Amino acid sequence: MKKTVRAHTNIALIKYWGKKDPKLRLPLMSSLSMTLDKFYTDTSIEAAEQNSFYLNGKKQDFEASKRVFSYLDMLKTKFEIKDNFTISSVNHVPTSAGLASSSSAFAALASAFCAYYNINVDKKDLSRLARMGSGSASRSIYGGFAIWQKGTDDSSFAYALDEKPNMDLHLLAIELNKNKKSVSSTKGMKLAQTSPFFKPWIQRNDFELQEMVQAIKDADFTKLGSLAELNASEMHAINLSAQPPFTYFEPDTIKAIKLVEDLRKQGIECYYTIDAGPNVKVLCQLRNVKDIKERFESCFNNVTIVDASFGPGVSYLD
Ligand code: 2P0
Repeated sequence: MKKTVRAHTNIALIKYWGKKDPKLRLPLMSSLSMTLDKFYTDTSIEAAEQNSFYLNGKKQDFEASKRVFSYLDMLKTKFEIKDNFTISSVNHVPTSAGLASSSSAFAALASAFCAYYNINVDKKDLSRLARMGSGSASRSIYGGFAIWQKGTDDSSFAYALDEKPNMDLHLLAIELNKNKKSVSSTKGMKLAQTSPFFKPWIQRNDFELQEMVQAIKDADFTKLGSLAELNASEMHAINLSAQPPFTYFEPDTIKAIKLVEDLRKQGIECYYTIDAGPNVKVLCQLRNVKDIKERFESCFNNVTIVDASFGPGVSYLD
């Protein structure tokens, strides 16, 4: 008897970039995200003699499995379970899309574990458990727009702002660079705290979150896009001004930013957001998807672009 759960990835429009407690993954700020339809992880769990972890059908070595099993150890202790497991995850996150999959991975794993043992948890509890695997996973429990409230202690969890938004919003995931990121999110978030702009970043969080909530309530694409772009720029400015400084940007990242700015000047409204890597996501509305894709394809060689929109929360497959 195994259990399989599907969880979708999410992209933060107001970003989580700073930990108050790295072990519990408590954030220093609240964040807000959009769950994506095109990218998800299916994870199965089954009790077994020994622990093993399969990713996309391939058995992973100790090094590649240890984050999964140390997370399961935490859940086992919490729920007084002694089993070992076979975990099998399939990422439907095209490696070509340049998107991280830890948000969908840990949302699926936490949900599969609780389903397997019939642990009576509501979505808030699930979000809290997913958070301990990867911060952004707390938001992937929900579809549409989700908010992860920073909370004051281990009560930090995400909730749904609007699971079925009636808003014309597309995210074009533009793959510019396939290289693995050089600075992990954990390390990046720690270094970021040495920037003189870190304090203002935290201080602005409440205001930016409220503004984003209002933009969503008003279905105001211009406000949502410009604020998402500003928030992402702030996060990357902090990295550039950390001691020592670092950046996820590559030359093509800057080229893509310039292209988004040019498109806007030409009346094609779009905005960028960038996470802990060099790839760029473009926020736009349906009527401009085709033109934006064509412009990126003509400016970059062999670029892969995935057109995504709102995805659902976790679902139980068997
Ligand atoms: C976010 N990122 O809000 C931010 C924006 C990247 C940039 O959450 O260390 O894998 O597992 O808690 O969630 C990526 O970091 O970090 C991330 P951990 P996570 O989506």
